[in-house]
Amino acid sequence: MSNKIAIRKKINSRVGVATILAGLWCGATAAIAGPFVDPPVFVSANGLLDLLMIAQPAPIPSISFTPPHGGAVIHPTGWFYQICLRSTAIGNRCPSGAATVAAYGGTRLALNQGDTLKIRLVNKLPQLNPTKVTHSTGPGEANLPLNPTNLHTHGLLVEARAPTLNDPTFGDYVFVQNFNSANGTPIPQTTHQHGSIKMDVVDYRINIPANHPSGLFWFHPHVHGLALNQVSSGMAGIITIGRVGDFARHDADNTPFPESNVRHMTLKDIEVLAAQKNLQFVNGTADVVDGEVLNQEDPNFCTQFPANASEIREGSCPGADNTPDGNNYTGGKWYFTVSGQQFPTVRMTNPDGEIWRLTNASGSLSYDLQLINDATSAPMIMQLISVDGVSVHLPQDTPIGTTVTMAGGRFKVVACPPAPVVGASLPICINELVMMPSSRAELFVTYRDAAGRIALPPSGATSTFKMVGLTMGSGDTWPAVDLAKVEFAQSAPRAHVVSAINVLGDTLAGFQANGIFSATVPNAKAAPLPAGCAALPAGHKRRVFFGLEDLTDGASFGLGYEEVDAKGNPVPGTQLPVARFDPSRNTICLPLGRGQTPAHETWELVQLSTENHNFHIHQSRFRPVQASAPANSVLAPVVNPAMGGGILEDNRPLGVAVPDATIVDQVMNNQSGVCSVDQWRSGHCVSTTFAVDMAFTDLGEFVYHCHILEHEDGGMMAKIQVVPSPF
Ligand SMILES: [Cu+2]
Repeated sequence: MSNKIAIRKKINSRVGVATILAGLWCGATAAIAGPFVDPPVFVSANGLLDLLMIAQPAPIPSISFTPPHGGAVIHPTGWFYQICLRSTAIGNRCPSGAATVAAYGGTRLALNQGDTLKIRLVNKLPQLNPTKVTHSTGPGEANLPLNPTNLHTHGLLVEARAPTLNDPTFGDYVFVQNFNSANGTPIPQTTHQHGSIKMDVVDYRINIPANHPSGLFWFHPHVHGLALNQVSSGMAGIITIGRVGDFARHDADNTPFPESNVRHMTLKDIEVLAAQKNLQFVNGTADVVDGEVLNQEDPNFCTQFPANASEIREGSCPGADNTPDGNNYTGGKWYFTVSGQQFPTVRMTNPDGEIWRLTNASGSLSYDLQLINDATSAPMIMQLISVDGVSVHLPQDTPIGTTVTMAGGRFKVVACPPAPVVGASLPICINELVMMPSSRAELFVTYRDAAGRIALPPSGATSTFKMVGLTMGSGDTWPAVDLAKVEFAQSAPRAHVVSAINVLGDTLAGFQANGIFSATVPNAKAAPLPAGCAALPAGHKRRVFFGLEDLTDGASFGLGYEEVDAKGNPVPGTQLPVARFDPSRNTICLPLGRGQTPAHETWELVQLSTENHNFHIHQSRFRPVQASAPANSVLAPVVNPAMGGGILEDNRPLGVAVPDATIVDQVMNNQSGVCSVDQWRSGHCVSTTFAVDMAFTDLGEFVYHCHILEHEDGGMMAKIQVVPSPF
């Protein structure tokens, strides 16, 4: 029995690119099916993007739910951001008309290196029915039914700055809760304070460093205990820094890949209920009405695969009857959208193909994605350009085995025909990718023949972009659903691409002298270390455990910690048991390096659970290293020294723990599918330790956590602080 199942039992269990105008938003309203339309975008001008963002309930125009027992079609009410430029706002309201956008699919904020992003966030979210707050609240979380929110800029290497007397704005700081005063007054909590209380309005000011990588990032709320409810209701959008052409070049003539052939495809899902009596939640049972959103999603809402060959799943799957172990969702529908659109058609006309920028902006859902050639039913090859917002870097002599190792379960790497152009980077070709929550991937997509070579498509060539269904170890299963149709209508011969896109990898550039992982950290001035804060001794590593606080409580998601010396032994006095998130305690505090340079550390991530988790950390980047690599080397050896920068990630899937025969019954029957640290240490529970080289480039207090938001809300999160170096 997995911890997931335990929780379930409690529940009862032109290239459609919008025209871009500086300082304005532009784009069409999301369509139902029809041609894919790129999301609306706000673009910085003169180094600034200054927005009013209102978190609010609104009907989702692109989702039309037909009640099973009759009645008018319903546009379910999601929660998503209404956005306008501050210069057009009327106080804390956005004007009606074209200057305001409210896109369920996720608005794009387009910024450049050196820009300032200012956001005034206003909370107009509705109060929650305490019965339907399916996260069982912990200490200090009594205010959650008032539905506070905040904002995190996921993946940006920016300061996690708290306000000061002289500067009342927040950086990318998650320890603040913004309450809607219309929902009542929050009661200050004496335990587990989850951050300062703000009423109605919070102002953010986020400075993008001049040496920040160009790439794809996103924003979403980060209130512990409500992250899943808010993200799965639609609260997320994307951020781009720079342009795709900054790192992606045509290999024939090294010209930048044009923005006009780039698509921003943000993946979201939402579960819509049909009326029923006594739906069961953790905190009780309640009636639901037709069209109501289940904002703490249930992975068992649909069957994993279609019930029969005639069931077509284009952008949705039908609610299923799970009465024996869960709820009966018959008549409901689970929608899977691409930038807010259900099963759009992507019509590819550019002879040199397109770049797709994918973001998993779902709450807990992991996508296993393929592009299936409709004529052959075979998965088509795509070129991986960038991962989690940083473009990949591989020299041409990198062996395929290394790219497979590096891909680490996120990408299925395949040979990339034909040989790359001399002098270009080694292309990484894939035919399948797994995107766990928060993951981003940028892909070069064009028609290819059966041998995987770029070719002119035959007339009428199409493919289907689909999630093929995924099982997370002993945890959730996610359904198979078709996401989009692709029409290859490339009639002219290609002009700029010989065999691949040449990728100028920021993973390598970032570590060079002026790169963000090497250069002096702005705004950091030498200061004495706070009590209890020290640099990790040379040769030591940090180790993080993913498990449960209480092995008999499958909902008590937590993280453990220890420091490990050069011989691999835990350092006495550093060990913290696996425990649920406690915002009053820093698990880790470290200073920047000498001269206020980025700190580099080696961490080991140890999975104790038989279900998959993923590791995400704010304000940092990491890359895989061999578990045996010397700790704390400024450039720790990568999987293969010949592979250059390789890839840098901000989230990474962990494998699963395997209990041996002597403890398997205990783990699976009594321990919610999770081993104890002692069982792991004694060798009775085996999991592959994942070692990463971490780079810390920013000051402040922030968090690391599993990005399956059900697990994050449950407590699989810990706090870390980075302070200036004393010298
Ligand atoms: Cu998890």
